[in-house]
Amino acid sequence: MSMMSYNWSAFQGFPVDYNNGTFYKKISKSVGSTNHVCDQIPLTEDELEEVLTVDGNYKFMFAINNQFPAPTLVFHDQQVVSIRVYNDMSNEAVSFHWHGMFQTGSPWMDGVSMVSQCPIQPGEFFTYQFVASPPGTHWYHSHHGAMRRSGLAGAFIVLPKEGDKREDIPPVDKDVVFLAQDWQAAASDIEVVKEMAWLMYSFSKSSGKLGTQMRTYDGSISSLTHPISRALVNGKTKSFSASDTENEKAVPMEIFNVTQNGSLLLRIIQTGMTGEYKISIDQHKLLLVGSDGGDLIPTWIDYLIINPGETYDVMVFGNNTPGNYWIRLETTEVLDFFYNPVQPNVSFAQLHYQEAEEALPDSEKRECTVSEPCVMANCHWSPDALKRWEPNTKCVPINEVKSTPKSVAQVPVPIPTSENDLQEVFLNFHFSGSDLISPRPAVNTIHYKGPPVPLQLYPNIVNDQTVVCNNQDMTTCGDYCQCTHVVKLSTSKVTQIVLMAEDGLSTGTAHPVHLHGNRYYVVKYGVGVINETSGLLQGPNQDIEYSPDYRSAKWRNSSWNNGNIPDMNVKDPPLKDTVVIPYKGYVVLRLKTENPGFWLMHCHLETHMSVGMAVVIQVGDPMEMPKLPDNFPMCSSYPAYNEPDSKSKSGSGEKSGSNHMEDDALLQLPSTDGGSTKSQSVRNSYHRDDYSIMNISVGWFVLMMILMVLFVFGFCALSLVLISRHCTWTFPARSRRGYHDIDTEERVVFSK
Ligand SMILES: [Cu+2]
Repeated sequence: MSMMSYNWSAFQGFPVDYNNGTFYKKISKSVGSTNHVCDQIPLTEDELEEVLTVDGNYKFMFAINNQFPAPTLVFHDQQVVSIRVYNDMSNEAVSFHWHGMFQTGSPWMDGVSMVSQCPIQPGEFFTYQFVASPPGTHWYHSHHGAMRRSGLAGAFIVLPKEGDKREDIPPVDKDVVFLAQDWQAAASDIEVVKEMAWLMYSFSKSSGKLGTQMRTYDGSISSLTHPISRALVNGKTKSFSASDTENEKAVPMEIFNVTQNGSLLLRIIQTGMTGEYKISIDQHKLLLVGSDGGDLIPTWIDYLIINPGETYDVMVFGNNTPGNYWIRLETTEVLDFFYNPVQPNVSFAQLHYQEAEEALPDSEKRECTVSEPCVMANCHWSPDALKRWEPNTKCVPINEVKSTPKSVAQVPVPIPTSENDLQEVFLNFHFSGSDLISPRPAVNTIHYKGPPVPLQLYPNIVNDQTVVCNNQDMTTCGDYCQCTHVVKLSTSKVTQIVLMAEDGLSTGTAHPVHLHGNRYYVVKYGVGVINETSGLLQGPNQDIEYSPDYRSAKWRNSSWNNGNIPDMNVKDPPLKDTVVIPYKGYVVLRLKTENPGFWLMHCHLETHMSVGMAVVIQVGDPMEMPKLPDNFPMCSSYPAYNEPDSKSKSGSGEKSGSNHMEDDALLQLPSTDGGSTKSQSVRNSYHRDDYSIMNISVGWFVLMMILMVLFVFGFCALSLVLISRHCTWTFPARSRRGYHDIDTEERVVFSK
């Protein structure tokens, strides 16, 4: 695979405009020595084929093999996969995660930058090689920075072995990928900045008041500082909003074809950065048959709730009058920040019967009634909250969809045989910080910070308490602890993980949490306490007792210890690798941690994960982990990790110890012998220098402020000149000019 960043300044793309049925490319033309004008030239047929229309707006983005969405990769169960990645971007490093793959025996191929491997730098190759397992609908995406939504994601399908086909579902005529994602005008990293500086970005221009966030059915926040505007299906969208521009109206939407009495398997993958969607097809029920690669007992549903990171397999049947029907992707945003009802945003794709004329649908949703209620799968709200909005819709949480008997027979639900046979951890995915100025995504109050070297390549780094921590030894840093948070689990016990989303605030967000290298059974689901009159959340679920700082938690009723939790489904729960924790609720997971390695567990909202809502699950001792292949690429020529020599950690309680390992990476000598004493002295002197820089006299400070003001004014003036010289950017477009001539076959290798 090769990646190309989309960069107007390098002429690797140009805006496209739609006018009276013709597409024009807009380019800037010099007139004389100083003036530029916008010129419009009709697109050639070749160029038109290359245009990525998306939502009709021009935007910086990334592409894999010049495609968006990225190419679908298809393998068979147990095939050895070899994928050679070439980073052809100009500045960004990258790594690729094969979302849902176990990576048994190859944890260094999991693709998490600085956990399983070093990031692939611009101009570098890296070959991923691993066994495709388990079968099912999976995907792949960048796991470095926040580039996933901007183009670096695609479907990764693992077909079952021959003779291992399912017999409990009707025959599938057509098997298609349905990539659903959000799409905002801003680049993904800008969204992260906005989310973290939410006070600055959540002022409404119209009202002048704080609070542009939206709320979902139970009043919890729907994860962005502004409404989630558009959903793409396979890189296309239609919204029919009254404010649509001509370009937005002209872009094509995705159409899925079905024949009368035929069937479609939709492999729905949520690759978005943030926000969830409620997916439905007018006048058609969906048959839910799988999720995250796990087979489910087929269940008829009307609405599917899908969050970033999740995959669902649903079947659609051509059993209605041949015609055209809307496929709807609705946000679940039903309230504004001040609890006033609002209409959710809807984006559209289309279901087309091949026997019918091609036309825009005029279909309506099926009406949900008392006698024939609609069914909403993966509903993570209290039924009492949902009924205010959808009184005739049944809320089915994920733990109530069931694995097939065959699936449970192949992977039994782990049951501990004694107290000693169970290891239980409580992980709270939340925002910590009492000041609310800047929400700090955390797990058990610890903000994840990547280690200076990849854990999987230098496994002994887990013994270094200047880098790695867990909540047992982070007791002095208040509500701002930052380090490489590692939770160690044994390979020989039954593991029970309790995920929670509680931060002590009156309002917050649900989090979809993904675990790498493993799958788990979702055996219990608990939502927060709902006010019966308003249907809104009023407090945390009472089954769990939190410590005052939300660093730790336990079952309120001690008889629930040792795995004795009432009402768990240990008979046929669903197998998942990504699950939504309801805000102020919890989820109980059961699994056998039998795959030694360092596995990231994180919120799959890029706005949360990329700034700290993550934890590494260390399965087994480094001795139990597979041996790194000889000549495995290490991190370039930066100094390797040295043995620990300090006991301090980063955090507000220990400021003098902050950023030690970053300093090491910059200052340590490449040799690893005798590094201890030397690096200690280098660090100490560095920190002294560090503080001396902060000691600026008032005179210098005033001068610096004046210079800064002059700089800002100068920059604004320059910006105005530049903006006036360029056309309005509209479509994201691709030009063959400027692309390197890369042989795709050479880069995507499918081996047996
Ligand atoms: Cu989150």
